[in-house]
Amino acid sequence: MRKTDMSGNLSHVKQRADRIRRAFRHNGFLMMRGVLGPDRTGSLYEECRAAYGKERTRESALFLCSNAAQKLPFVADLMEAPEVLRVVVSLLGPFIHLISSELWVRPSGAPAEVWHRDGGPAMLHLSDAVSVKVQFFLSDLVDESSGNLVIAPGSHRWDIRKGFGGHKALESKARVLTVKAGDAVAWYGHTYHRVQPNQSNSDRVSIILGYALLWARPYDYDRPDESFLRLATPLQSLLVSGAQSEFTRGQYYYPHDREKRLALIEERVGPVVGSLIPMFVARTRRRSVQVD
Ligand SMILES: O=C(O)CCC(=O)C(=O)O
Repeated sequence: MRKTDMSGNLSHVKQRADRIRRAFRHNGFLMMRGVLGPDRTGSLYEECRAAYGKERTRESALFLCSNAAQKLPFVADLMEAPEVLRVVVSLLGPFIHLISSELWVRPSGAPAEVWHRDGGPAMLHLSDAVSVKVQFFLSDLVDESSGNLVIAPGSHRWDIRKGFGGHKALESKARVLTVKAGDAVAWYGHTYHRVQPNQSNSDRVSIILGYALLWARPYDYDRPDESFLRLATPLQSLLVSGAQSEFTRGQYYYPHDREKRLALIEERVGPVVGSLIPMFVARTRRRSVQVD
């Protein structure tokens, strides 16, 4: 048996990991409080503001920088941060890649966004995890009209071929997420969601990282940028290199570099134990993850 550095009772930890996974699969999202410490949250906020300041064109326009990990070094750093990977590896396992990365600024006065599922028709009939988004909030959204994310828990399981009651059914389920800077929410892109208008006086800033099983194609890019790869760390490079230059049959299902992938992931998050990955729970402060 492999040795792990987990403390405490293994079966207790496994039970808690299972409970979190079950809750995530049931609700389609998972709140994580205080995932990023105040220093990191503050510096990410400043970096985002600087990127926004350079790019924005209209005072009240939404700002979306897509494929942000390959453009902005601080987003590239975040994609391999243990706080992020621990969650993603717990939900998807270690053979993953980054399929999207978005920096969103919804300035004061930004309009609402309507209910939708991400990914278009390709994602309509999914009911289990192929991909997961992790959204980091870098500004406080403590009242409910500050550009908050709104989720319809369980709606990722709806069989839309049977109909689901449309807007009314979604509104009856709506959960407006109030968060503090440094909180994160992991969610399936196919859980119905919308965004509140931002009627506060401050800009709402967040970063969303989308991960998927290695065999699911990226959303933001086809091949990684050469200029990004030149500066990327080994793990960053593997996380955006699902598409390799010489295709060989089955390569996304039986990655030839799987030992290296596993080693780099384990270096970040600790031992990956079979299909159960309890280290996420072992190393996360109790109560920081809400499962109810
Ligand atoms: O929370 C946001 O700013 C955008 C969320 C959203 O609608 C999406 O990622 O599809």
